[in-house]
Amino acid sequence: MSGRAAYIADLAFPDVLHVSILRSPFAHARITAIDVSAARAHGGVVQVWTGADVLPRCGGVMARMELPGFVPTVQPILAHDIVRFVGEAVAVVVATSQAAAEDALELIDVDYDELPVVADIASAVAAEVIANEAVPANLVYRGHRCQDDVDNDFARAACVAQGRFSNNRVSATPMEPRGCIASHEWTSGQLTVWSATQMPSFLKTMLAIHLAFPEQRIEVITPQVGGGFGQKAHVHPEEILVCLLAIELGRPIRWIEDRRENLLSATHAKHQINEMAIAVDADGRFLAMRNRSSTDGGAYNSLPWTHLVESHVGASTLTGPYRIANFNDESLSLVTNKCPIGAYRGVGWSAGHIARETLIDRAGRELGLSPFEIRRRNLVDQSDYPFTTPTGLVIREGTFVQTLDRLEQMVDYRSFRERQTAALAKGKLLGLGLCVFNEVSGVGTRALSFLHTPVTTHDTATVRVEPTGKITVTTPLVAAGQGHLTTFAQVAADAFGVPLDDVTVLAGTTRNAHGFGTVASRGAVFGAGTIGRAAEAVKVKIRQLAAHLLQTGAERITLSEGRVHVTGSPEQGMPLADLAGAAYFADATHPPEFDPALEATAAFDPADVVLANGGHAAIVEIDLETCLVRVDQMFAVEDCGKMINPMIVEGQIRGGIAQAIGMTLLEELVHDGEGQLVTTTLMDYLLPTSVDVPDVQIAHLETPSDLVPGGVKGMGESAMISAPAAIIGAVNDALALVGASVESFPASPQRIFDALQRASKVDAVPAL
Ligand code: MCN
Ligand code: SMO
Repeated sequence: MSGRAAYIADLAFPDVLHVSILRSPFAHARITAIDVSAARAHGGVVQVWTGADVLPRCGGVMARMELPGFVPTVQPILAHDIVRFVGEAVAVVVATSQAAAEDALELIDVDYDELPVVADIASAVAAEVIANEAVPANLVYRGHRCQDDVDNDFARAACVAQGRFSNNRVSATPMEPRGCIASHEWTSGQLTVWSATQMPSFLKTMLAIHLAFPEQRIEVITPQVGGGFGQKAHVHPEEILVCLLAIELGRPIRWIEDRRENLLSATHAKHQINEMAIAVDADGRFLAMRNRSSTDGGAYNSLPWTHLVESHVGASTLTGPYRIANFNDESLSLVTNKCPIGAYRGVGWSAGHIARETLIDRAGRELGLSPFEIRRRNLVDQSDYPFTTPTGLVIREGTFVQTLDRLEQMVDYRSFRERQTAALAKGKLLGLGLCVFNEVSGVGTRALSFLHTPVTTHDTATVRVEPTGKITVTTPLVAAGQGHLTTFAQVAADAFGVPLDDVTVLAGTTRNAHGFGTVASRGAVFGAGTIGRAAEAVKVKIRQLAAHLLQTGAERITLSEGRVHVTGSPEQGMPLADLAGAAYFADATHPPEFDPALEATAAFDPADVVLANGGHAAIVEIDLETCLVRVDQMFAVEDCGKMINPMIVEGQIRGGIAQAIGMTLLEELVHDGEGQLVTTTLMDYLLPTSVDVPDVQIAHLETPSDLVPGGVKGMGESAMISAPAAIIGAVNDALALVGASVESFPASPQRIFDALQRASKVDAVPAL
């Protein structure tokens, strides 16, 4: 660590102009007049634009899904006529300093006529008020993944567990907020954009389309990114605005938002309500599941994920790794006068998993089965493969029962229940929660289509053996903290049998290669896939040349320990550097028709869904005095196939668990009835800190994928898919001791207090 990392805010350009964006103070209003004359006259101001200036240059960000009945929306780059959420961009000032831009912003005078506001899911469904007139009845999409008849199952069930789970709206809150710099060279016609994005190639193509600009003259450069977590996996209107200004003014334009803007107007996430029920027979076997979920999607569809990223995508894996024969679901994606909903680690899966696992525990309690036993009776196992879930996911492999067994040992279940009883006598509520999950990882074309997100994707990578035998890899995958430079170098080093230091990975510019982005836990799968395939293609030539020089067959050549040699006899061969030198400089050594380019570009897109799996367990304690929940212990079992780098995998697990603690216990973007965001600072929006996160015990299982070179599966989102459910399960296990439960999140002290007020078994605890 040298401390020399350069983020957007660190990039220095001579002649750069700074941008400040005026944002709507109202959730829904008509703009009747804007006066920018005082701002234009302010010292240092170079340009002021409103929606009327931008509209002829770009009609807005259009997001759609090619699904029948889907209602697309267009989010203007700067609002014109109407604003639809608090924080929507209304005007922009460009000035020679950030201070001048911000001062001038205060001089802009906007007249608004307030309109009625759709502030929550209930009023969106009622549709007496319309949040965005492009969307009739406030409904972007009504999805049904499964329409099985479940009435009979519910009628004959020995136990029906049901609930209505309200998830909180949260923000991915990357440490570095959104930002970009655009520079347009009028001499060359080149547009260069430095953006803290997770999807550089996608951004390049979208800029070409939205700016009507020649794509071959656009380069997107991604410097260090201070966390993305899905929030930077979108094309944000501000990025288009900054490019338009750079083209117009011929000077580099820099935009970096502050924390308040980030909380107001970067995408929000996870805001859905799940009304779920599970029918269980007397033996504890699941018969059917029913779910109706509604997403509070905000005023516009985000590009590219749209409102469907929440409950609609969530529905696709809602039955998880359980043998549930019949499933009936409906998901409503609704517009409201709020900031658009977007991707955030674990996307639509987090909320549904909380509901499902809480209900499984509830059924277990009713039937007298331990949380491990009821899951064990229902998990898909070896003998079921291939198992097709009601939503059409084919489970070919996985270690669900092993995961559960492992968690049971790690938790030491028997002794936990003893501790729980002893604690109760002292007035303390301890609880244990579990979740076992599937992760649709390494998302490519097949997985996107399974998730009803009809987009096709592939990535490419280039591998070159340099004349001195060193290796250069170029990849389109950028890291926001996932450590790709290390793991991708490992992939190439292993492929060529050379030390890690001999490999350099070039990432961070769209000049390198094409790819969809670092999203949907696809880095490991696409990195291993593209680099693995490109390396194989180069190795074919290396083997061909070596076989010629060593007078043997190409199939008998091995690369290991920096040498190219006859398999089984390392001394019969040469250093890779010598072979590379021969390829580049010694034409006379080449076999006939030899192509000496020790370089290959390969594409990869897995032939099917790459399904990873695992589970989490949480032990929490509720303090009856303060109603605070403390997470005492966390356990994770991860099966992401072959691990490239266990330390990085464990880092991903720990980071995701920290976010899960934030999502379930602390974080909430609170809006008032007028759609005003109340939590606009990190004093109000509570992020977890190190004192909230316990040490995490981690175990690994490794079921290699035969769909991906190297057998890897992805895992970057796993902890945010499943740990929230384990934590809420633990809170509800503790509350069950006194006959209480929470179904609204986060499980804040107020909500715990309210739950305890409603408790039916108060005499169970001396302190209550
Ligand atoms: N890995 C491995 N062996 C495996 C699987 C993964 O060594 N079998 C390594 C990979 O090589 C990579 C890391 O673990 O270095 C994560 O890999 P993967 O699961 O493929 O996820 P991605 O690289 O695609 O990262 C995206 C994922 C997502 S979608 C979100 S959201 C998220 C996450 O990563 N955002 C993050 N983790 C994050 N971590 C940080 N620090 N910052 C973010 O913004
Ligand atoms: S939410 Mo991750 O960028 O798929």
